[in-house]
Amino acid sequence: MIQITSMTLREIRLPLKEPFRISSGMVTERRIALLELHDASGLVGWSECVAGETPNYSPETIDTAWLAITQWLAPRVIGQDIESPGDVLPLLDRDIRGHNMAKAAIEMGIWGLESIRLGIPLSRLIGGTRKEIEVGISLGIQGSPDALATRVKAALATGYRKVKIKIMPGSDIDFVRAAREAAGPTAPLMADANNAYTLDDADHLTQLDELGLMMIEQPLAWDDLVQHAELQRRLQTPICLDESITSLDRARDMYTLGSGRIVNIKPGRVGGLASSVAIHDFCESNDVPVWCGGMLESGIGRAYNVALASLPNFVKPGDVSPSSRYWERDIVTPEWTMTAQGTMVVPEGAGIGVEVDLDRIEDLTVRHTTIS
Ligand code: OSB
Ligand code: MG
Repeated sequence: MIQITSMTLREIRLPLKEPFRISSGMVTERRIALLELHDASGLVGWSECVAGETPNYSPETIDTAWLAITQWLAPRVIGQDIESPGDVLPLLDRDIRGHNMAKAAIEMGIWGLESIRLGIPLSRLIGGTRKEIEVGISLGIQGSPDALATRVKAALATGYRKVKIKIMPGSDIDFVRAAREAAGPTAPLMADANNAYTLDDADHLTQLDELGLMMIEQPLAWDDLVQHAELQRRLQTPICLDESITSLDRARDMYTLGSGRIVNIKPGRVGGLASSVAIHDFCESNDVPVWCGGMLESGIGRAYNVALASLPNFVKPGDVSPSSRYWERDIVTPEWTMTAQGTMVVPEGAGIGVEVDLDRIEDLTVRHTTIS
């Protein structure tokens, strides 16, 4: 049983080492909301809200999440007797539509607290079985096919087990072809369009079928399932859905309609870990592979992704790269690192498995509020 007595919400600013460009926008500095949860027995847990600065990925932003957490979500949880972290999303979902990333920040923080309370690793608490997870990298849109090819080769030489190439009209077929030629015929490459196309582009996109991609992620509208099913019928390359899968129900619909053959699970997008595990389980029983996506998380959000990716049906490398891919210095110790074999070790200790660097967080904080 957990009873939350107060939550402190902070915003930190963390500059990326290099700008990250996708079809719908560019980020140079992350504005990250962190949640510090206190329970009645004196335990402290930390979590991260993955919402971006602008609503170009989902309708949420850090500012809408700030409002949702402080006005509606935190007050609903504080003081309640919570039997199990699995009860949190149903509690937050009742008569509050959407705001999955805001809900997930609270829900995940309670999973983190529960793993501390029980003295077991978060990964084991949620059913994880792997000791190491496979690591991929997501490369933003580059200036030219040659520049991309250089980055792809370097990433593979570093050991990454999957390279995801962001694409958009004007930076697609030629870019992916250059990457394929530089990386060789069997290199694990994929593309992510972040909704940059429509069904009118179906013939154009079939050119990707010759380039041996593991999958193409979310080519069509952010909330679509029906048109993706039509496109999948015309493409040999498997479609992987990201933005469109916001719940277990949407994953079921994807399967029923044939909108895609692979799912990218991001706990923030689906309302937290319980929903992520439910989608994982549904996909596992229907032979749909899943992998863990990323939202340029700090070391705190990354801890939850690593734990999730340790579940058995996470059979493709995740966008869960080491801290040094994103930041000069992370906000946790130790930082997240990648082995020479392109894996990340799942922590064995109780809780999220890394220490939060409170001094550094206080230095980076631009606003904070406590709800109790
Ligand atoms: O579509 O997967 C995406 C980052 C921000 C918004 C959307 C996406 C991404 C990434 C980053 O691809 C993956 C990472 O965290 O390394
Ligand atoms: Mg994506």
